[in-house]
Amino acid sequence: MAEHATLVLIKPDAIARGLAGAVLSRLEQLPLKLIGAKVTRVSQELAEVHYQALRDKPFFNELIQHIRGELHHVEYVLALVYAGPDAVAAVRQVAGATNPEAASPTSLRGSLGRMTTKGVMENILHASSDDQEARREITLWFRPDELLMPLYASKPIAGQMRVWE
Ligand code: DAT
Ligand code: MG
Repeated sequence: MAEHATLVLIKPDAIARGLAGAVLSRLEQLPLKLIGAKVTRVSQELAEVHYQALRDKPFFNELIQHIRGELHHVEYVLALVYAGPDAVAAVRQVAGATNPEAASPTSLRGSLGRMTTKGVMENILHASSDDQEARREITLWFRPDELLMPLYASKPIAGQMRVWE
């Protein structure tokens, strides 16, 4: 597909600290289009598939608990899809390095994120790492009809409903 897109998740640590608006404001300044957005609970299955590449890491279970909101008593994340030129790289730059302590102080993670005393990486947001991951993640979190733009091939199932091919 010609259009580049990326998935952003505003994580439970950001929701708990009232930082969702700050994240959205910053992302709004990028020359990208918001083409999908929802508030959603994160099931165990969704969390595990989303982070499947990290399943062998020692912090995997904590990571799953974090994205599910169990560490912050938050029931949801905000899931967003941004489309436009170099969407993945543009959002990763604004997000900053994974570890908030190492992230540029001008980035979202560097300015708003933190490492807790328990060692939990509260890094505010998820941002897809490359185009292939973006496609995998967007089609995992969103149905075709939930996006304003037909990013990837889909097929009709019943009535107006479509599924990814
Ligand atoms: P990113 O979110 O920058 O793409 P990643 O994909 O390597 O980073 O890891 C996914 C998440 O896992 C990350 O946002 C926070 C957590 N994480 C990564 N490395 C970690 C570590 N060494 N200790 C604890 N949590 C970690
Ligand atoms: Mg990643």
